[in-house]
Parts: sequence; structure tokens; C-alpha cells
Amino acid sequence: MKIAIVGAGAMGSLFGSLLAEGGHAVWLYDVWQEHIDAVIQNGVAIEFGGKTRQVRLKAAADPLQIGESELVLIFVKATQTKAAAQTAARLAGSRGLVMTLQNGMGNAETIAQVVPPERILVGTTSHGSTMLKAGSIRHAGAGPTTVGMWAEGEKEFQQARQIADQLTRSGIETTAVKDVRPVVWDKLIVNIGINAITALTGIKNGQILDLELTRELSRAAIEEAALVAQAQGIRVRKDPATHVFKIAEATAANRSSMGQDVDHGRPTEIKALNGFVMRQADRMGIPAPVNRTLTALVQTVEEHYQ
Ligand code: KPL
Repeated sequence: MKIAIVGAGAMGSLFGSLLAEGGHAVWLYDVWQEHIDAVIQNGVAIEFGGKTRQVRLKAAADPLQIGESELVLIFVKATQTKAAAQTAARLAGSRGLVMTLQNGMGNAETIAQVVPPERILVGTTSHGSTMLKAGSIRHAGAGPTTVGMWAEGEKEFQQARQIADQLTRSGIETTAVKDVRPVVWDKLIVNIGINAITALTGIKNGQILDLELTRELSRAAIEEAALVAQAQGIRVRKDPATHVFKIAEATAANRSSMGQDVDHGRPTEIKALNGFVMRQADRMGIPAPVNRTLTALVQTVEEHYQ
């Protein structure tokens, strides 16, 4: 299958490399010229389990070089989804599928402004990846990936299954679901409990669990988000905080993506995470003071980057 990756940061480069190793014709697209040049010259260096391997694949800083693709994966930050969706729509042409595994809420809706919902795949992934330098990433952890079509229906579900099978055959263990919305909420709730707190305090994911007060803060943010989800008719797992704490433990040594953004003075995804919960809560008259406070603090940090 010809696959284009829009946004070849840590996660985009990881998925692109795994799919290339699975035998697909993969192109990475990014505006980061130094990274693209490094990939063209040497491929992507993936550090995993103490070993480094080199994966050869094509790369371009100009999407016109890539041409029409059967599957386009968007892996930019939620703040860049609008522009990435337009590029993806052009690459997908009139038949290709566009898939998002990005963090945050609102990505599928943004993509649906330029791609019909029956050609959009939405999902979540537990793989972790860190950018080491141009051309080089660390595969920080493997885990399940879940996808579903944005348009519901039996035909769409079968299509999602086909794509899930292709990903699984490339070593990305993937399950297809009929209704992907609760899956996206479930991941959002994980990010709500971990990302802003780690970004603001400089700690790693696992350190959220060290202090009862920090756990309380995380749980309060999670419970507000769960109430908002339920008010929108989304079925939330019984004890979301326990689930989030398990993920914090499983990714204990990781710095969350928002933590890495703040460390490097980059725009964060706060508006698509805690900010999204805050706005939805306001709209429905549900109090969400913890998510409001976390949003205000992260936005304040961002506003005053040196
Ligand atoms: O998705 C993540 C992120 O950092 O954005 C978690 C699951 C918190 C792992 O770091």
C-alpha cells in the first residue's frame, strides 16, 4: 500500500518506519528540512531496547513530490491539524483514506471539513516515541492501537478491520471498533490526568503517583472530564482514575508529550485536552474548576516562554 505520513515527528517517524518494515511504500512528509534530509540520506534510526536499527524510506518537505496515496496518516500536533488536513486531503485524492491517531479532541471534526467521514479513520495508540535528533528516534514503548471509521456502518467497520489487519501485520497491533468515539474519550481522559500536571511540574509520568495530593489533583481533573463525557452520552469506564494511574505507572519513565513541548518551548495541545473539557463543561453548565485551572496555568506558561 502507498502510505503518506503528514507530520514526521517522533510518532510519525515511528509509524512510517514500522509500516515501511512491513513492506509498504511509505513517504514521510514534514517541513523540518534537516530531518527530511537525514531520512533521505540514512533512513530513520530507531533506538529500541538498547539497540539501534536503520529503516530506509522516502521523505519529502514538499507534498507534491509524494503524489496520491492510498492511506494518509496525520501525526502533527493538534494545533496544526487544520493545515495538515488540507495536505492530507490532497494526498488522499478522491479515494484514499485519512487516519488520525493524534492526541486531543476535535481532530476528526477538523479533518471532516475537507475529507468525507466515510474516508476518515480515527483512533488512539499506546506506542510512545521520542525524537532524539534529526533522523533519529527512540521507540519508548509498544502498546495497543485502536481504530474505527468516523462514519459508522457495517461497510465502514469492514474497511477499518482491513486497515487494522495491515497495521498489525507491520507489527503495530491494532483492533478495529464500530464506534470509536468512546475510545477517543478514554485516551483524552488519560491525557487529562497526566499531561498538564507533568508539564507544569517538570515530573515524569510515574511521579504523579508519588504524592497523595498529586493523585487527588489528577483524579479531580479526570472526574470532571468523565462527567462531561457522560453528559454527552459517552460510556466511560467505571473507575477512570485507576486506569489512568496504571498508564502513568506503565509509562513511568516517560515525560508526557506536553511535558516535552513545555521543555522545548513549543506550543502545547492544552486547548484540545483540558481546554476542550473546560469549554464543553461551560457549554453544558457543568463545573470544571480543575481543568480550568490547569488550562490557565499551561496557557500562562506558554505565553511567557523565553
Ligand atoms: O499520551 C501520552 C502523552 O504523553 O501524550 C501519555 C499516555 C500520557 C504517555 O506519555
